[in-house]
Amino acid sequence: MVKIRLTRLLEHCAKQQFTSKSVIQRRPFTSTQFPELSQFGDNISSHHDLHKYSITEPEKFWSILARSRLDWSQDFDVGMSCDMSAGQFSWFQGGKLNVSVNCVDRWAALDPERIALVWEKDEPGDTVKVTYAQLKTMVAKIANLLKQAGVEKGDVVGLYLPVSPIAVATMLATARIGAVHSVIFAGFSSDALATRLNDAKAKVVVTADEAVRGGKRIPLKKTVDTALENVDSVKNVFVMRRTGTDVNMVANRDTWLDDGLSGCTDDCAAVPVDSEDPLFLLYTSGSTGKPKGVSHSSAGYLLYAMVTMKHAFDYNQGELFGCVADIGWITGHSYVVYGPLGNGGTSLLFESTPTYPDPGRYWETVERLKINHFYGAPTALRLLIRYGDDYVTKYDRSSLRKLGSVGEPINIEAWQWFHDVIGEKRCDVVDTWWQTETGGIAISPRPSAPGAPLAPGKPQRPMFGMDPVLLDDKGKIVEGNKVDGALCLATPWPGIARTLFGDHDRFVNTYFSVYPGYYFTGDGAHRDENGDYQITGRMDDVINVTGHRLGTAEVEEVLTEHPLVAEAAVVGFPHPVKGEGVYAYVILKEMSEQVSEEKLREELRKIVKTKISGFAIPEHILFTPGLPKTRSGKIMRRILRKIAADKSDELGDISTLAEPDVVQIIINKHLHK
Ligand code: 7RM
Repeated sequence: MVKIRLTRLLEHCAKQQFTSKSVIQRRPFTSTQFPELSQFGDNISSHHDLHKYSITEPEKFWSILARSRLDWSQDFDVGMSCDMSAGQFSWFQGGKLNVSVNCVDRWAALDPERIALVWEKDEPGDTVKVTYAQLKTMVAKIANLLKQAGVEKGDVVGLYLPVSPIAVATMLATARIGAVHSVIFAGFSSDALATRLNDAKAKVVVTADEAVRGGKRIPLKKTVDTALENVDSVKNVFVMRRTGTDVNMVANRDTWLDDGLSGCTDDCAAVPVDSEDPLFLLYTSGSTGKPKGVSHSSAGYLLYAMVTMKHAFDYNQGELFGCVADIGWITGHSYVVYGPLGNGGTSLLFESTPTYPDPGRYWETVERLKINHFYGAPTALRLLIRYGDDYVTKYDRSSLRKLGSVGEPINIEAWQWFHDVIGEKRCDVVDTWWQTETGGIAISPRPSAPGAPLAPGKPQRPMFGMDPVLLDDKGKIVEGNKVDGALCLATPWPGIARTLFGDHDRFVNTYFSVYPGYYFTGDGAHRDENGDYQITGRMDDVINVTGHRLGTAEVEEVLTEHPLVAEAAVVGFPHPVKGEGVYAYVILKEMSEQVSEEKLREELRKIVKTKISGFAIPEHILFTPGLPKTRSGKIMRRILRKIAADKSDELGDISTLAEPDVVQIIINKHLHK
């Protein structure tokens, strides 16, 4: 059983100062946001109060929400039974429910014509709206088709699909029959796809003829064909028509989805599953090469996605929630599909890219569809900043109410641009820190509740049920403020991953053995003078220069403050005297005036010296047109470290990069520096 510790961290929120000049409209915190929690007493007046209940009485807190916000076929007996050291988590034991009923049927019954999904296709203005009644039909038909193909409770269905209503309906259809989905991002190579399908022993794959992104066609079916040459478990492939192109169809294995569905009825009984039955697997990279199949539960995951979506963004039914993440990532699972639909909301499905047909795409879409919440990644913002403000200001953004950031630290320049230019200083920016493994947002300001003045560049405050602690090298808790440490979470929450598919030992070793009794996030964090959390980067990105610990993100932050710098990535490299030296890869803004590289280097060194310290000054500053990034936008620092260490012959597999070509350019520049 878990030990519940009283939090010491949250006494400071009321004292914080919001640095922006803007005046932000805030809704008063009323008990109506959490009507079901009135039984905790009527003295809950702030995020802090509510949060305290959630971590001192997690079982009670989450059980109340589970009963009021989810529809159950059978009530549960035990709210929570968890053992952090063993990596064993059980929430709402004895209960039975169906996730598709919670995400679709109950809203279709209440309000069949309500829009569930707004599909913004790659071609601007080509929008498809799907009501809850229509979604219910799609889910039932696909569920029947999967049953016909022999999919049973617990079987894994692989999805390799564009962001589309069919993809969402297929995820929910697997849930309807108690099967498990594994969405594989439709930009992964055939090798990456095969590895994931094999590991999960997927029985069926649902794909499309082609995907369309940024005006380019991507041959999904062809990639599936190549992948399946090395996969034995897959017996059936269903192919959605996206472009209508001709593709190879293998007899007795492949079926056009349309043809298959035409023989299926729109009535499919939902299978009640146990709270702890898996809803999905999602593969994510770890520190070793083998991807980890992160496994999430049905009831706990859904509840956590719903509650965090509603309360981090202050979402209300009727608003259009615009999370532009791909469904191939956890952000797409929790904040395109399960959070919005579980709450009976309306969710945007964004199939395109930030720069197609031009860098105004997001804001043109905001104007046309009247998007109320925009949730995206800092990397896209930094890209768009380079094209200037005109692409933003020519569109009406008055529908926007909240802006969300996810996936990596948001540097202050990007935060400020998001807040001042995109949001016209009117919308709160919600920096959300979380992971595939946490299932939903873990640290994030909740600007809709009092006592949460925003601090740019920091996710700030723990969400409900989250008890962050910082630990030092010896595993001791670091108390007080203005301190750094390994970011761990001390209290279990319903959305935590339950295992790594087929490898519970790896689950325990990765997350629960490093600091026994805690979930270790792999990230480092700083707790500032106000008690706010700031993520300093992955622990493996911490470098040691002349005995000083230095977060590479800190240096990046300072470098991007220079008006000509668009993006920076910093790594350590072996240094004979200092231990490690600082190596900075810098992308300059497109519209930069002509300044000599040497002069710029001098200015950048000076900024680092004044903003951090002499020891943090980069030894090398390499100007590059791009950085090696994964398709979800994360910089692969591993590659940059190898190049900086003169080991570019040891780069390993770079096939999962969005633009592998940039690597050779960087190597050449490094050799001639
Ligand atoms: C949601 C997601 C998780 C890792 C995490 C961090 C980094 C994510 C932020 C962030 C600073 C943020 N899941 N990260 N969000 N760092 N501020 N707001 O991205 O599993 O793909 O990645 O991403 O390092 O550990 S993920």
